Amino acid sequence: MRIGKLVLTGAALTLASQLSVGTAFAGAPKMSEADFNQGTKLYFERCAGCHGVLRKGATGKPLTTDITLERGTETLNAMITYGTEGGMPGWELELNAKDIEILARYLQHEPPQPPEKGMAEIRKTWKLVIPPNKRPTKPMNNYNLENIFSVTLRDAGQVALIDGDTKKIISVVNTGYAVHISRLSASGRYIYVVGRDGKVVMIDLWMEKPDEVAELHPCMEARSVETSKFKGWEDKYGIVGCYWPPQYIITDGQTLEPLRIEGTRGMDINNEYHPEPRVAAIIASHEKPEFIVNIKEAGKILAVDYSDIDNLKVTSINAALFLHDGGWDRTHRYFMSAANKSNIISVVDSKTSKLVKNIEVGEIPHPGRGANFTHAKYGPVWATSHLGDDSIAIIGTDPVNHKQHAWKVVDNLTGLGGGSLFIKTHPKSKNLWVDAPLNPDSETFGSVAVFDINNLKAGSKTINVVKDAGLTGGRAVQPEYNAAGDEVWISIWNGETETSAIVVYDDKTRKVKNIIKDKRLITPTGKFNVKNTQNDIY
Ligand code: DHE
Repeated sequence: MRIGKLVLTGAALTLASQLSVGTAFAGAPKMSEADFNQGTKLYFERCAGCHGVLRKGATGKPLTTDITLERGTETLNAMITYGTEGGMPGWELELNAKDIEILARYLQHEPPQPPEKGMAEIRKTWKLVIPPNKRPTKPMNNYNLENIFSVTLRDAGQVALIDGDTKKIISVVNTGYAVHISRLSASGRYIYVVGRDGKVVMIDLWMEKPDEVAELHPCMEARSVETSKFKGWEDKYGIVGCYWPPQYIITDGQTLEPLRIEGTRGMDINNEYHPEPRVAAIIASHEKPEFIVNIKEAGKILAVDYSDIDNLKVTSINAALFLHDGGWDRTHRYFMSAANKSNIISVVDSKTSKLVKNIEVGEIPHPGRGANFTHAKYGPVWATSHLGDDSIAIIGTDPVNHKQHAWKVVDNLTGLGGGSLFIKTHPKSKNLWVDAPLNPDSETFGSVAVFDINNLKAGSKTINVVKDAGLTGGRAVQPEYNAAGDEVWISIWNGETETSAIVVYDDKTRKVKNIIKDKRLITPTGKFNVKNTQNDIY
């Protein structure tokens, strides 16, 4: 996926560098070893995130040799250069003609098999920087810990810890390449950060200056990390979900020591074999000692019981293909999971570990964790925006007091346009904030829409966040509330060498309260407030 000058690379550079050169494939155009290596590198940096490491297809179409050989070099070259009707952007601005030609030939050869990572290799990557018995026994700083934000500095491979009260950067911690998300331990003390390169870093907020206490590099590509939250199991286990190799790893929650690896290869919901079903969102159950794990290409949601990890019990729930992101309903019982390319929200009851319903929504739902609020007519609802269209689907989530509306799209709002990634509100707020950072129009991708929850019919007000930040470029991405629920933080995600910012709005007045600009804020994207992330408030 590509947006203007920003490149969503998908696969980590480290993965490309570890692939061995494949042998020339019969019938495919000739390639020198140097060109093949270059093709491998380009594919894993630019294409694998959508088309899959083994090219079996995911968000992007399959690129297996039966398809690519039929298309031939010329057609593939044109598709890569100018994009496709299916929605792939053209790459002519990002790649030179020679690289595009190499890619077109490379795609007609069998993909080289990337290496696996088993326990022996994973254990070698484990670093216990500060063991639990050498860590503070109480907070050694005066920060209001629950209002700290862990901010992804995407292209710097770092997170900035920002004091939500003073809006000052407390520290910048090195993490993995193209760092992706942060999650909090149940106690709120530890932040777990995962990078696209599969490296996980654990940060202790009790240190005088919060910093890394452990790290593990269990995958070559990853997007998810989570920690055990069920009563009695707080901070006991962690879990990392890999895109490559397709597996998840249960770790010790205090040290990141890897304890158990489970591969995800196998049959999808249609009983067809998939060699590369990637682990997408993971969420910790509040109903049972379980991790709920989205297996993207398999279309299965696993409830992984961590109460006895030597005798692991996994409930495999058939949901829908292309499971991606998602979050809880307001009661924290129902997991609302986007099966993005199926245009479905799959609802799983974490109490019974069963699918409640697959709900059809708009094109490519992308909720982040979604937004929960009480609708005047339909009661408790959860909302998602979409990548593929401008709609915002509102789904009833109360099967007890609003049974007739539960698990139905009860209303559709119109946002700023397609290309939306995140939608957010807070139990104390009356506003619903929706971004559109991947919209092609610069006015739109720099803005957010705000709805009044009590008057949704009135439509949204557009706020141009880039302008408010005093910038001329960048994308407005991922609204996130502070701990009190009275401020909304929005990133301006600009190019690596350009000025980015975080704009803080007063939620009530929707007026700018602060603009955080700092040389160290390089490509800020996701922001994770400690209290809200710890307690799954959204
Ligand atoms: Fe994300 C969450 C995967 C691109 C910012 N992203 C997720 C999750 C997955 C995922 C599976 C859910 C994790 C969880 O809850 O456990 N993201 C992917 C991709 O595969 C994809 C499409 C392409 C890629 O090559 O990586 C991708 N994501 C992006 C971006 O380009 C974003 C906008 C900027 C960035 O920092 O990379 C981005 N993704 C985010 C954020 C979240 C996220 C901020 C967490 C949202 C939340 O509120 O929890």
